[in-house]
This record gives sequence, C-alpha cells and structure tokens, in this order.
Amino acid sequence: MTKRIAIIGAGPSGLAVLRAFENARRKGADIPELTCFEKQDDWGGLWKYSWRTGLDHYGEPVHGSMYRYLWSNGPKECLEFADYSFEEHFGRPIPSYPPRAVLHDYIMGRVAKSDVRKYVRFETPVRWVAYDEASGLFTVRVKDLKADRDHSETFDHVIVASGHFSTPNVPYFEGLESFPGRVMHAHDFRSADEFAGKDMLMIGSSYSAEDIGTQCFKYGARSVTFSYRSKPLGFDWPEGFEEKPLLRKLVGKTAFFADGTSRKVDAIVLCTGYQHNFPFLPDELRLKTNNRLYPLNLYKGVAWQPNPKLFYIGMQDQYYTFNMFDAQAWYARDMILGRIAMPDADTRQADILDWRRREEAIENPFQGIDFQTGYVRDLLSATDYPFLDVDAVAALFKEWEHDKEHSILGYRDKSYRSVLTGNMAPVHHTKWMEAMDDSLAAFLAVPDAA
Ligand code: FAD
Ligand code: NA0
Repeated sequence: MTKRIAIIGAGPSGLAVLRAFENARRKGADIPELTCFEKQDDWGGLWKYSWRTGLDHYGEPVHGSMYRYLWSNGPKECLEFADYSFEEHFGRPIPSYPPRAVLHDYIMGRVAKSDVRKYVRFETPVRWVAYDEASGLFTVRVKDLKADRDHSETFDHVIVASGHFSTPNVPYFEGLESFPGRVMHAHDFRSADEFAGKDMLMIGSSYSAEDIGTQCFKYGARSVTFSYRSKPLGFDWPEGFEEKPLLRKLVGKTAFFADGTSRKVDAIVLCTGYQHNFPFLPDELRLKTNNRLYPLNLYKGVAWQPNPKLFYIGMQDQYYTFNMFDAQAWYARDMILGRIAMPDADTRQADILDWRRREEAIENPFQGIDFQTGYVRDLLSATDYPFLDVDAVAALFKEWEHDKEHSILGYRDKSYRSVLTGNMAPVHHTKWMEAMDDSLAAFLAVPDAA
C-alpha cells in the first residue's frame, strides 16, 4: 500500500518538502501520497502578509509576524534557491535587499511552476497528532474551517513545518499595566506610521528590535531607545538612537533602566522573541527548545530522535533560510524514501551531541555562519539537490555582517554577487532610508523609463 505523509504548514519549509518529493517524482521515483495541512487560506507562511492581529475571522490565532515596509534584513543572494535564481524569476538581476512583497513573489513563483498546490488543504489547522505503537501509524486530527468539521486520518510519517516565529514570548515589567501608551509584542507590529513623532522603547537586542526600531525611525519616530538583557546591539547608532540595559520598571511614561538612568517614552514594542509552540503535539512527540542553531533531539536537524518517523523542518535559528529548508527537505525525503539509511538510536544521539558540542563553542556571529554553513553542506552532500556553493554564500553572509557594522541604516544600499549566476546585483534606484514605498511595482520600477 502507498505510504501516506502529512506535512503541517505550507510556508517556505512545508513547500520545500512538497517540492523535494515532486522533484523525485519527476525523475521517476515512486513517491508516497502527500497531504499538506495549512491553517491559512493561502501558502507562503510568514511571507503571506496579514493585516490582522490576535485572532482571525475563524477565531484562530493569527500566524503572521511580518509587517508593512519589511525589507529583507539579509542579502537575497544568501537565500537564493539553488534550482531557481532571482534572475530566472524576474527576468533580470534585481537589487540585493528586496521588500517582503518581492521575496513573496519569488517564493511563490517557484512553487507555482511545480504542480504541488493540489497537495495542500487550506484553512485546515492540525489540532492533534497521536502515534500508535501497535500499527506504527500517526493519527492526525484536523479542522476543516470552511466546513466547520473535525476529522482524523492516518499517516506513516508526519513532517512538522509550522514555523517558530509566530507565538510571542512576552515578559512582564513592573508598571506595564498602567503605562499610558501603546504596548505590543513584535508579533503584533504592523505599521510604523502610527509612531511618527513618538519616543519609542524597544525591549530586546536582536533582529526584531533592530529592524522595528530602525523602521520606526525611518517613518518619523522622534527617538528610539533599545533596552537589552544580555548585550547591546552595539552598532554605531546615529543621533536619535540609544541603547540602555534592561528595563527595571515603568512609572507613568517614565522608563527606569538597570543602570539607574530613566527616560520618557510614548510606546513600547516587546521585541523579545518567539516560542517554539506546537499545541497539536503530545509531550513524547514535541520539540522543546529555545531559538538556537542546534536544538537537541533532532538527528541531522530534522528527524525526531525518540521516533524518527516524525520530522521537523526549519526549527533552527536562521542565518540560512530558504536554501537550508530545501537541504533539510531533500534529506528528510531521502530518509523516508530509504535512500539514506536511518542509523540506530545510539549513532543518531552521538551525531546530535557532536553537532551540539560544536554549536556550544560558537563565540561570535562569524563562527555561527560557519557552523550553519557546515550543517547545510553536510545535508547537501547526501542528496541530489543541485550544487550550491555554500562557501561562497558564507563569504556573503560575512560581508553582510561587516556592512551592517559599518552602517546600520545604510547596509541595505549594498550589492552582492549571485553565487548562482555570477552576476552582480544592481544598485537600487532609491536609498533604503528614502524608499518609503515597499510595493513590488515600486521596487522593480526602472526610474529612467518612468
Ligand atoms: P512559516 O513561514 O512560519 O510558515 C509556517 C506555516 O505553517 C504557516 O503558513 C502557518 O499558517 C502554518 N501552520 C502553523 N500551525 C499550523 C497548524 N497547526 N496547522 C496547519 N498549518 C499550520 N527570513 C529571511 O530569509 N529573510 C528575511 O528577511 C526574514 N524576515 C523575517 C521577518 C520576520 C518578522 C520574521 C518573524 C521572520 C523572518 N524571516 C526571514 C525568517 C522566517 O522564519 C523564514 O523566512 C520562513 O518564513 C520560515 O518558514 P517556515 O515555513 O519554517 O515557517
Ligand atoms: P527576534 O529578534 O524576534 O528575531 C526572530 C531577543 O529577545 C533577544 O535579544 C533576547 O535577549 C530578548 N529577550 C527574550 N526574553 C527577554 C526578556 N525577558 N527580557 C529582555 N529581553 C528578552 O527574536 P530572537 O530570538 O532573535 O531574539 C530575541 C527572527 O525574525 C529572526 O530569525 C530574524 O531574522 C527574523 N526577523 C527578520 C526581520 C527582517 O528581515 C525583522 C525582524 C525579525 P537575550 O538576552 O536572550 O539575548 C527585516
């Protein structure tokens, strides 16, 4: 009987899985029956922008954490799919830092070309997954939101690709409950416009704080204060920005920090990261981790160690994104197809601990890039995924880190060379700080032709 596989989520990770199997099918392989359950009404995951926050029209938690005016925070040359260049999609080289709509168009362009939409059941959240030792099958209970009906099906394998930047981590600070202004988590941030003229406080010192803070400034915030727990962002900030140690308390609109200083703020954005949250999984199948480069219990970063019929894609902290999800999807596919042997539990555990030991030795972002490059290379070397020069990608990531250090408000004006086509990206027609329109049309416009 044909094997059945359930894929949970049709974001970049779930779509990578669908394409991996479709690619094998086109080359003549006998592939299992695929069913992808997606709770939103279209594919694209976080890249499908939603204006909604809180609950959606069905009363389901809104998945989206992306906001208007979001531009890629890394060069597109670092995330290019090895089998589909930006140049192939757009018909010409485009600048290195595209806004969300452009990246969305690129991801969608690739999947639209492979006939995989038929595998996806939209508006169908997975409610529960259970494994039965006797039959060796998973039972997956889903809700068909349109029909307002629950039902269950059985599968040989389950692949969890539901993302991990959607459920906010929301700490408490004394005085938040009586703060007389906007307080929100980054997950609910949608538009910088409302903060024009305001003094902003960002809690956290990672990508969300950096990006939402700079974006608010770009759209007219009067000042941006970052408050860090472990270490400051550390950029050479221009006037209007400052970094403070952790917030201790709020009294009215005044924020008091750990170094004894204080300042008045109008709005607070908690850029305090996300939780790996899988409310549809029982304890014995559920990944429990913080956001890091090598979570435990995942052999090769994908196979669930206690029961390797279950897979996870995209659960690591991410330098690499789309092409890493491809590498993972191809590897998981080949384990399921029996092309890559599943080692015994002790061998798997030794491999996991070896990678974890290497991860724990990382001291700076450059070593983090090398670590994830090595991980992606390890996966790619075992499958027929098209050649990707990961050393060239790693060099671009390091150039990006230096460019950010050099100018946090100007690094998006830089250009990089595609490792696929060898072509240099053109300089964008407008500097990022002056580019207020983030639409696909505005980005792709050729100014001289206007
Ligand atoms: P997601 O994109 O989160 O997709 C998961 C999918 O699973 C969603 O469609 C969701 O609806 C579905 N799902 C969840 N639960 C269920 C369920 N129970 N049943 C059915 N379906 C379910 N990466 C970059 O490369 N460049 C960037 O510039 C960049 N910017 C980012 C900006 C923000 C604000 C955030 C939060 C992340 C950003 N990322 C960026 C990283 C991002 O994680 C990846 O690009 C990518 O979206 C991850 O893909 P994914 O498929 O693993 O997860
Ligand atoms: P992210 O920045 O949302 O990026 C996710 C941060 O939260 C860390 O600085 C952490 O501090 C802090 N934090 C957590 N709990 C805290 C507490 N109780 N008090 C104070 N600070 C606290 O999350 P993380 O996990 O990186 O950092 C959490 C993803 O979204 C990234 O992959 C990023 O690439 C993506 N993203 C991209 C863009 C763009 O492309 C924009 C935003 C986000 P500490 O002390 O643990 O260091 C434009």
